[in-house]
Amino acid sequence: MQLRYSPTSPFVRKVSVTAIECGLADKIENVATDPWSADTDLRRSNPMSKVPCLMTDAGMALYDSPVICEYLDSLNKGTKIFPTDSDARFKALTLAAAGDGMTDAGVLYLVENMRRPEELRWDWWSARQKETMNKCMDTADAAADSMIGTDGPITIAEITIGCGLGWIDLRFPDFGWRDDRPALADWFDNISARPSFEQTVPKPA
Ligand SMILES: N[C@@H](CCC(=O)N[C@@H](CS)C(=O)NCC(=O)O)C(=O)O
Repeated sequence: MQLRYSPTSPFVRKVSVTAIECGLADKIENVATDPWSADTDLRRSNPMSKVPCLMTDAGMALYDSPVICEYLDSLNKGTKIFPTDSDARFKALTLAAAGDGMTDAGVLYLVENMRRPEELRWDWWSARQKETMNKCMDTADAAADSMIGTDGPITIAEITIGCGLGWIDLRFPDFGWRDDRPALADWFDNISARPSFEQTVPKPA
């Protein structure tokens, strides 16, 4: 399999953590890809021109990150990342959606404030994305005591929230998300010590 990736993408990190947790990391060749480059051929595989994009051994192109993670889990012979019990599954999927929502809002905030020309920036839009980030963090904080940390059967919920928070630390070091969320901060310390997280720490570009 080939994974089209960029080094700091939180969505790519989700896939890399999932691959490690599923025992599949050595089956994946990482192919560096700049999704923003005018020259990239990424759109031929992913019409949204986003990373991650996984090319399977059968030549199928898979996106977005939730689909890729679920595909890897379908090959996983160990404990499932996507729980099979219905209640546990939909709880994990919904928490993962809050994690993706937090990170998506962070990406929109970053694009608005770092890529858009200063005179065109829209404060209302920025404030809305920041509110979404904060509300999703509150949701994760409320669930923190029930989430798996350093040890135990991790799910797509912990992977998504952990990778999102790690990226927010990288891109917005002054965000201050820990200030009113000690449970989430403790949980993040725990998950960060998990080998799959330690092996995929994002490095500044
Ligand atoms: N929903 C997508 C989000 C992926 C995403 O936003 N990737 C960013 C990099 S972090 C990207 O490729 N952006 C390029 C673009 O938006 O054109 C997923 O979960 O895979």
